[in-house]
Amino acid sequence: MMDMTLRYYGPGYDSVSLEHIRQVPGVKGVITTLYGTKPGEAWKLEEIQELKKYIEARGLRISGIESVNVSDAIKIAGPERDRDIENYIKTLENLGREDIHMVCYNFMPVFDWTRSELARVRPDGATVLAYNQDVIDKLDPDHMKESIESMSNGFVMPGWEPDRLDSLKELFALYADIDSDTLFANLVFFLKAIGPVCEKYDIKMAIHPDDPAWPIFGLPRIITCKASYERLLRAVDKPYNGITLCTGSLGTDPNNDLVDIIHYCKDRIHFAHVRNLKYNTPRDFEEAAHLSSDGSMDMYAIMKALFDVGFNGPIRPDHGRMIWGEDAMPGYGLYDRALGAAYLQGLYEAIVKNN
Ligand SMILES: [Mn+2]
Repeated sequence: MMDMTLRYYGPGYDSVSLEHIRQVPGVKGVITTLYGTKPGEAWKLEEIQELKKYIEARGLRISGIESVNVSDAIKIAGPERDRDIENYIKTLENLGREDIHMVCYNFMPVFDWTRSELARVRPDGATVLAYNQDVIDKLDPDHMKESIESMSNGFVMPGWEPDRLDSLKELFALYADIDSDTLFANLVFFLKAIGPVCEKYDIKMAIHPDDPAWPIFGLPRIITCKASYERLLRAVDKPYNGITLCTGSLGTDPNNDLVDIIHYCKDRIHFAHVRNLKYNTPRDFEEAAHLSSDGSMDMYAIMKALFDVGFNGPIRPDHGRMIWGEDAMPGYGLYDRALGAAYLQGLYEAIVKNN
C-alpha cells in the first residue's frame, strides 16, 4: 500500500494547516522540511524533534523530508564541500535517529524549478503554473527575481528564497565552468560520501528530476530522462540511491515514457509526485487538474505502473490549481491537492481490486 501524503511547509510558512490536511481522506502523513535552514547547515536534533512533535500532536506523521537542500559548494566541488557534506551527514544522522527514512533532494544548479507564469487562467477559471519557452528565452536571468516575486502572491516560493535570488549573478558565476559531466561527478561524490550514514539508518535518498527537463539559461541539467537514471542508478548501485518519480517534471518532455521509466527504476523509486500537465504546443505547457482527461497524461497508466513495480513509499499529489477563491502559495493550496489525493487513491483502489 502506498503512503498518501501532502506537502507541508511548516507553521508560519504554509497557508494550509495540519488540521485541514488531516481531513483529506487517506492522508496520514506529511512531507515537510525545516524551512528556516540553509543549504550546507546541519539540522539540529532538537529542531527535528520539535517539528515531529508538532505534527504528531495534530494526528499526522512525517513520511519524509522534502527537501534537505544540497549546497552549491557540494554541487560545484567548492572549498566548503567537505564541511557541507559533514553537515549533511549530521543532518541525515539526526533524521535517522528520529525514525525518518526518506529524503528528497535535487542537484539542479541555481534554479530549483522554473515557470514563466504562476497564475495562468484556464478555461474553467482555475489558475495554474505554466511554462512558455519563448517567454523564458527572452527573460534576462538577472530579472528572474523581480518576475518571480511579482507572481507569487507574497509567499516565499520554495527554491526561490529572497537571499538566494539577491545573489543570482554570483551564483551564475559559480557554475560558469561546470558542465554536465562535472556536475554528475560531483553528485556521485556526494552520494558515495553519505552512503555509510544512509545505510546505518536506512535512509532512502530520492533525487528530484530537473524541472523543466532540459537545460535553461545555459546551466547544465543531469536528471531529465531514462538515460539519466541508467547512469545515476549504476554509478552508485545501492538501494539508498534512489529517485523521486515526479511525473510533472519528467513529463515536461513529452518524449519521456513515464511508464517505461517507472518499470526501469522499480524499487529505486523512493518517493512519487504525481500530477498532470496539459501540453498546448511543444514549447508551451500548463499544469492541469490531476484527472487524466484534464491534461495530457494517462494517470491510470502511471498509478498502474507504480502498483506493478510494488511501489509502497510516500506519494503525494503535486502542484494543484488555485480554485474556489483560495489564497495560497501558487501550486500549494489545499483544495485542488485534496481533490488530487482523493482521485489518485480512487485510481489505486480500483487497480488493487482488479489485481
Ligand atoms: Mn515534483
